[in-house]
Amino acid sequence: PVVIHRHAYRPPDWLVPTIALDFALDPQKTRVKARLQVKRNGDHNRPLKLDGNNQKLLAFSVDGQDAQSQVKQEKEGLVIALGGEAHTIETEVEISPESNSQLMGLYASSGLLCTQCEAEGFRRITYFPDRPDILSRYTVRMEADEKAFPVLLSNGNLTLEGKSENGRHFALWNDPFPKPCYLFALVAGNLAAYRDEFITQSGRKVALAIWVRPDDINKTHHAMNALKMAMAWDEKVYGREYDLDQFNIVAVDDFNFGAMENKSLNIFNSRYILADPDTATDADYDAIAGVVAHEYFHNWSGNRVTCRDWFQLSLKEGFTVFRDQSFSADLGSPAVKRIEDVRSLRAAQFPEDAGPLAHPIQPDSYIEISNFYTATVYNKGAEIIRMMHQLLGAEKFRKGTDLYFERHDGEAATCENFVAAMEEASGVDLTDFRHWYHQAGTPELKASLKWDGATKTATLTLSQKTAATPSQPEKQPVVLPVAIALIGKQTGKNLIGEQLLTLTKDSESYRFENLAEEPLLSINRHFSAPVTVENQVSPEDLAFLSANDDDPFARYEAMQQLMLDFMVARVRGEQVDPKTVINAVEKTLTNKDLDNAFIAEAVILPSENMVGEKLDIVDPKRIAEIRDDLRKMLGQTLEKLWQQAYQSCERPSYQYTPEAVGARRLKNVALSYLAAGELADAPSIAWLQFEKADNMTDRRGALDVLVNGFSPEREKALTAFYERYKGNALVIDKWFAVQAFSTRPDVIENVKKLAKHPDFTLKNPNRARALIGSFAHNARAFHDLSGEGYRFVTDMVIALDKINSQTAARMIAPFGRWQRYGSDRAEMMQNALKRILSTPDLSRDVFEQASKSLL
Ligand code: BAL
Ligand code: ZN
Repeated sequence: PVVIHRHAYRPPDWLVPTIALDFALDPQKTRVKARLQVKRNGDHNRPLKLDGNNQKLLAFSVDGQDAQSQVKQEKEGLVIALGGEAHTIETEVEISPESNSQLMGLYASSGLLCTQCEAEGFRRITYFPDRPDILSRYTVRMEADEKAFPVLLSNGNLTLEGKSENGRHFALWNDPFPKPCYLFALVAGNLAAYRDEFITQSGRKVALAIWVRPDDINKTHHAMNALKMAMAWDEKVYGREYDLDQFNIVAVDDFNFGAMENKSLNIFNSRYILADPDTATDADYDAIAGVVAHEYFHNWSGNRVTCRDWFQLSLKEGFTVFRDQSFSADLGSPAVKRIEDVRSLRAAQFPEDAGPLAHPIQPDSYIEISNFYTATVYNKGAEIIRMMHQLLGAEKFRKGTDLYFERHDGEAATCENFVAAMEEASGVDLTDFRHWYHQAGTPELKASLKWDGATKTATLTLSQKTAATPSQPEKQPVVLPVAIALIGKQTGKNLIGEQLLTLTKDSESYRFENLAEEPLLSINRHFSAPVTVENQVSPEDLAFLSANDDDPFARYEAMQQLMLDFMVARVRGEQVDPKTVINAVEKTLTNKDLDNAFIAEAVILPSENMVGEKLDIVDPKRIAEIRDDLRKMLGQTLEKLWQQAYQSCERPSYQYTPEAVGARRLKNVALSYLAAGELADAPSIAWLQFEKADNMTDRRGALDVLVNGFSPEREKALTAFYERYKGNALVIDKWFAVQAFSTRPDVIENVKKLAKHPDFTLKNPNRARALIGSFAHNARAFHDLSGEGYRFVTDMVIALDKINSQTAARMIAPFGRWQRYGSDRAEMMQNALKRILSTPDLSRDVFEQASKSLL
């Protein structure tokens, strides 16, 4: 397969200022006519190359003359030698949406026709130079059977609609903003709109519509609300106003991504739009608001200023994730939001950065760009923007983004353009900071605090090290903004306020004088730098910080560290006393100054994977036993407190307010500890909660607990859940996922059975991820020594690759960590990768992930 290199970028030979598309839509055979105005870019005599695959070329002309005999048809597109400076190229092709199971390009989903073009799907619709630095004005005519497809949508403004022959109708759309082809979109189908409007800061009225199946119309209010809040937030925080008179969102069931930011026609995976209390959890509500905001924010960070090439992906994704994280933090509790974001960074990005698929946020090369829509490009990318925000301060950061948007509006830009704008607007030198863009791996920050009681002086030494990653054996120090405080060991008072230290070298020392008492170190407050921290602190001091640090995130961290150190020591076979952990949890649970949402986050144990990351050789079974054991101890010892927390968090009826969400969170965490304590009545409490729940958060919370046990209530609940929600795909996804995540030893047999369930299909990415993706992240089951877990996921990846290679490739990563496991497991994991690689006609996507994982 061809490897694409970052340094090989060359400006396009030909530009395409305008394109007119004409779709005769039909699920089996759609005809697409395209008229491209092409213009030579620069002084050269290279031919025009149009990317294209999975389509039948019916006609090709240049300046109105048939040119089919002159055009060279290659495997990946067309090549035509052209003299002169400008031409009109016309093509006509035939494509089949219904047989497009890859869900890239134009495809059918539950009776709809819709598109997904990012990154390289447009070339499956028509012949075109499919690269993001070619910006074109689009006019789109679409025609379809009026009964089957009453609604016809594309980007921009609807300029004309009407009837045509044979029961068909048409619509004409015109997008005044030049855009790269990855932002093209089209939807046709039987859809109903939930409508609203937004008045922009300059007083323009924008018509908003969320298009869904008519039956789902009542599940769109939360998304609409989020959209309006996001529009107002972007005006207030970034001065960014919406630029068209319409903004449309469509929800579809079969979707590779979470959603897509096509200009003025966002297409969403329905799981990130549809919500009502009966079917969506509080976490779903949060995710919907976050994704709606994310896609909306792309209108500026992505669409008005787009990416020059796909190596700049983090330019739009890292920045936009940072923007959506800040939006959600402003909407609710910033501390809890930060905890959740860091938890997912640690769950997905840290392991990626420590394994064979590690890459910088600007990778050096790729085989298949779809493989680089990663936690690194997105979430580490967001952390890198967040660090700039800290180093510059909010005001200068805003000056930087203003300059960036002003300077590059209407352009395809680079990450370097962004950093340069930040640097120029702020006057802050970011030369060394740029290493973050090209260096992979999570830095380890070592901290040691020495106290001199005689002079009342503390000396803090910080040092950093980043381990080697594939093709990067040597690492440079990176710029680390480290927010710290010193907390009095006696009084618990913050002795110096918060200070931002900027570590730029391998190691540096800082002195703090005239301290009133011996301090404890509060480090990496609010997770100011995306690093792991190595800091030798006793369990007692961690417990003290968990109760006294004035930064809620640092408090949470102290508790996590305390729990983690305990579990790691136990896995290593050390005799350690759980008393300090238990007391710290007790103290947090009974602290009246803390809100429920924070308490719930703080008392959850670090994941099995996090324990594994601390060990030389991971033994998932042993880790699971130790973690279960600690949960059991906490459940039993603090039974009364869990009961109290549970009862105090009960509410007479469902509300969606931050207070109610926090209460449900703590209530369900308390329930899980009661169950972990193996208390006799835990299943009946869970069953009661399940039965009388008036919302999905509580129903799902009860099911999560029951599914791990052997009580008769387990089967009753699973059956009742299925019966209540059959036909509702998004909820049935939860039913599959909850079973795949079960801690029971028979989970493998059950998952294999579920893969044969009539509701299971590999064709729907949500369903495939719900069962296979969830199971592959169920460490104890996936890594079962029988090898059955590996075998099952391997079979599924191979089968899925034939249907949807992008989704299949995303399931390979857990195999890539084989070096971290004992030889028995490592060998089986390598063999699984080899078996995948020996499959005939493997996709580029899966080949790249599997071959790199084997290294
Ligand atoms: N651009 C792909 C989906 C997203 O990140 O919004
Ligand atoms: Zn995005």
